[in-house]
Amino acid sequence: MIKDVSVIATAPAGSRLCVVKITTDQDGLYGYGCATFTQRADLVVPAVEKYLKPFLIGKPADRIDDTWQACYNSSYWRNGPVLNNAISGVDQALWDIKGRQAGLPVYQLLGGKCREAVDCYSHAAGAEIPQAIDSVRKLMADGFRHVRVQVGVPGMEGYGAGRGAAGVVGLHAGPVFEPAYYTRRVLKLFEECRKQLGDEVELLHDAHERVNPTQAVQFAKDLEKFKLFFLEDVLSPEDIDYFRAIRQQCATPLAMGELFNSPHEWTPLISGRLIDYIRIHVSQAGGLTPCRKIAAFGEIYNVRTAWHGPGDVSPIGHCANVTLDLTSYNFGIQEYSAFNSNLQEVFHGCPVMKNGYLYANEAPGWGIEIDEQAAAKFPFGAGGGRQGGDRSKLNGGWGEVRKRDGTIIKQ
Ligand code: GCO
Ligand code: MG
Repeated sequence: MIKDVSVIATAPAGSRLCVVKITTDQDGLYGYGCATFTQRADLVVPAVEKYLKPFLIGKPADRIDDTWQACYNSSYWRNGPVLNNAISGVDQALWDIKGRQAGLPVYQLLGGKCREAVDCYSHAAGAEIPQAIDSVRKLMADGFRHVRVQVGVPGMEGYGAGRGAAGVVGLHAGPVFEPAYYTRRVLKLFEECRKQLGDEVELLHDAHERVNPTQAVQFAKDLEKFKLFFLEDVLSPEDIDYFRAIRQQCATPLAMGELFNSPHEWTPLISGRLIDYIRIHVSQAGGLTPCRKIAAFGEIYNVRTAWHGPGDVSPIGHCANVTLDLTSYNFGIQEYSAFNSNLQEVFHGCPVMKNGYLYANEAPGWGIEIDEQAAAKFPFGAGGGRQGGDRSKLNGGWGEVRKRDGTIIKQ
C-alpha cells in the first residue's frame, strides 16, 4: 500500500530535475519516477504534493495501469505538460517498486530484451562548420555510429550551437533568428560533412521547429541527397498536417514528438505513417505505461522509437528510455547525454555507455539509488533556462528570440 509520496527536486548538472519517490507500507520498499519538465519544474512539485499525494495514499502500490488511469482522470482536464509529468513520476515509481518486489529489472517485467544494448546518438555542434565537423569526428572516435550535428548561424541565436560572430542587429535589442539564413547554412554543413566524413556515419539534425511549413518542405527536400538518419522537428506540433506534403515530395526520414503531450498529436502521425521515428519525452506523455503502448502502436505501422534523452531527463527517466529501447521490437535509436560526476553522486546506478551503446543496469527495478543528501546540495537556482532575456529570473524558463523585424519565433 502507498504510504507516502514525495518529490526530490535537484539540479546536479544545471537542468532542473524532478523525481517522485513513493514509499510503501513494506519496510524498505519504495520506488523512483522521473517527472522532469525543466522549464516549469516548480509547478510539477505541487501537482504531486498537493494533488496526487492525498489521492494516492492508502491505495495499492501494485496496480500500475489502474493507478495511471485514476490519476489521469482525477483532474478532469488532462494531457498537459505539468500534470503528465506529475503522473509520470508516480507511474515510473510504481514500476520501480514492482521490479524491486520481483527482484527483476523493469525490462524483464516488460518481456525481456529484444537486443543486447541500446544504440545511441550523441550531440556534435560548432559555431562554425569546421568545429561542428571536428565535434562529429570526436564522437565517431568515441564509438558513436550515429551523430546529431548542429551549426551556429553567424550572429544569430541558433539552436544547439553557439552564435559565433557578433550579433545581427534587428529592430529590437534582443537575440535574432532568421530561418532562411539557417536553412542555407545547414545545407552547407551537410555538404561539407559528407565530403569530409563520407557516407558511413549516420547523421541526424534537429530543426527545432525553427522554419515555417513551406520552408520545412523545401528544407527536407534539399537535405534528401545527404541521406540523413533523420531530420527532427522540422514542423511544430501546431503544423503536423504539413507532414503529408513533405512525405509526398521527398524521402528524408522524419522524427517528431518531444513536444507532444496528447494522443491527439501522435496518433495521426503514427497511423498515417507520416513520420519514421517517434521522439516523445516519456514523462511529458505521462510515463512508462502510456509510452509502452505508444511503442506497440508504432510497431503496427513500422514507426520506430527514438525517445527524447537530453540533459533535462533525469537518470531515472533515462532508465525508462533504455527499458523501452531494450523491450520494443521497433526500436530505432536512443538520444544520449552523458551523466556527469555530480549526477552520479546523486544517482547511483546510471545506465553505462560503451562504444556508442547504453547498457541497462541489471539490478531490480530501475537499479538506481538516490543519495538525497547529495541531491540537496544542488537546489534549483533562480537562473538557468535558455536564450534571450534576463534569464536570472526565469527559473529555468526560456526567454525570447525574435526575427529581425521583432516577430517572436518558436524556439
Ligand atoms: C533534443 C531537444 C532538446 C530540447 C530540450 C528542451 O532533441 O534533445 O530538442 O535539446 O531543446 O530538451 O528543454
Ligand atoms: Mg529535439
